[in-house]
Amino acid sequence: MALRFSDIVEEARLSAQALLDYGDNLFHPSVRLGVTGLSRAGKTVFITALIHGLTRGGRFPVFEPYATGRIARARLAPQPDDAVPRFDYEHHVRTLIEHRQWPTSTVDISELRLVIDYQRPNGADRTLTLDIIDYPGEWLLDLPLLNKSYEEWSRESLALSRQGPRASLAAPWHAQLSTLKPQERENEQAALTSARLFTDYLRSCRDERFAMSLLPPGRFLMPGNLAGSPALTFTPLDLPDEGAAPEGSLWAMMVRRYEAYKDVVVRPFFRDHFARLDRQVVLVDALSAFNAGPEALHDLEAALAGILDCFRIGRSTLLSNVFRPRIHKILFAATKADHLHHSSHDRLEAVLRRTVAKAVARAEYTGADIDIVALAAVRATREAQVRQGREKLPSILGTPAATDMTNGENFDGETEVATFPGDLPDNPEALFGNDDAFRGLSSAAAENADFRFLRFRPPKLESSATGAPVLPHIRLDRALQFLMGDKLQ
Ligand SMILES: Nc1nc2c(ncn2[C@@H]2O[C@H](COP(=O)(O)OP(=O)(O)O)[C@@H](O)[C@H]2O)c(=O)[nH]1
Ligand SMILES: [Mg+2]
Repeated sequence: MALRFSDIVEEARLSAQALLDYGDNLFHPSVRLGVTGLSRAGKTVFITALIHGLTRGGRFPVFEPYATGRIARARLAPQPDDAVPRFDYEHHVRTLIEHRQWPTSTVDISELRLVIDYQRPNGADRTLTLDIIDYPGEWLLDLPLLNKSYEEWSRESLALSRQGPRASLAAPWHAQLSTLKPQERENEQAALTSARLFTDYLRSCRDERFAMSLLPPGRFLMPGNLAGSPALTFTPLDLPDEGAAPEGSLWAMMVRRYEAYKDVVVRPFFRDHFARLDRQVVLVDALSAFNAGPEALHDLEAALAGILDCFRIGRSTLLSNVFRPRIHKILFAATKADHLHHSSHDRLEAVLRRTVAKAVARAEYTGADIDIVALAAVRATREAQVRQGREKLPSILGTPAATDMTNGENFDGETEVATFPGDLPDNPEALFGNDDAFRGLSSAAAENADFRFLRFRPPKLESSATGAPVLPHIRLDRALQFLMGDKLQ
């Protein structure tokens, strides 16, 4: 494929930006850390806990520059990019700590700047600027669209929607789709109805019981400020195998909007934000996927492969002319590990390692360092041994949220309960098996499912050695050490 003029312009723009960033970096060392993950993976909680810990004396024994006292101070600084919303740290902290509620869900990109004063091991004083960028992982799944025509995308999406549990979820949309003739005159009402039904289908795939992950176009579920615009009002059509879209047809209208989506949504995101990151953490809610069953886990595997593909675009591909990622470190983190007894944490890491294995093998040649960790940015539980007959079960204690109803139990949101969530299998393959070895919520009633996760409220605060209140966590310090330890040498 020949380079398009717009790609050449974009290339020039990117180089200019890279040069600016580089010059800046010579005088002020800085890191742009991307925090991504699919919706509900735990991005907001992760960033809030990270900033609270660094600025308010959290306990991070494995984060070397912090544990050895070389970090003198970390403070928030004004948000640097005028066109990006600020990450609403203060609001999220208040929600977590004062109300013991989880932050409300966010659907857009946001950013925050932290300035860290530290001492090098040789004694010299330095300052590191850490820009943290929170963006939906769904947006990364749009990258392959840049290389795909409307017709290709339409055929693939339709084929996918006819497979497995997706087919029944897509039934209402398919019914409307069968009334549409691609060659007929364009029709706004038909397009709107179709887009609504298509989006409903994507949303129900996302539902807790199914927990599907691979659902492009990303903005349909995460529209940010584009909700309702024509660039988001297109859908797949049942197209003939041959031929092109007649002028003025519904088909042509869909092509136009699909291309607009790529131009006004997908390209600018990769150019203005993604291409400028130099470290990346990908948060993964693997527990929700187990909870749903093997279909969801396979779906998650494909979505993570899609996400990792974005990091491995080499110089040789057409896409690398649109953006050239310069990410040196990627951390995959399974979140919410506090739902498991610590004896299962290593198993959770093993499952995540298995889930990203194929993708990692392909990514390795890019030279980026990759690590995998199971963590809880905010630990909502404690551990206990609960006696059941002669057995002692490794259990967890926490305060379930008031709305949660499991097995007909009714929680008041105040009382602590002990639960035995279930052990993760020693061999991660068991979770991926198709032999009914494992039952998730999509195939079994809640009381028969093999795992049971309650939604716990955030914890009461603990106090640090100096008496300051800190948020408990699991392995957040290991994540920090991998992502930033070398930058503070
Ligand atoms: N127990 C526990 N729950 C968490 C943790 N992080 C996230 N969650 C849960 O996951 C939900 C989604 O987290 P959030 O950070 O809003 O996800 P985002 O959509 O990726 O920003 C929260 O409302 C919590 O219920 C954690 O560290 N521990
Ligand atoms: Mg969020």
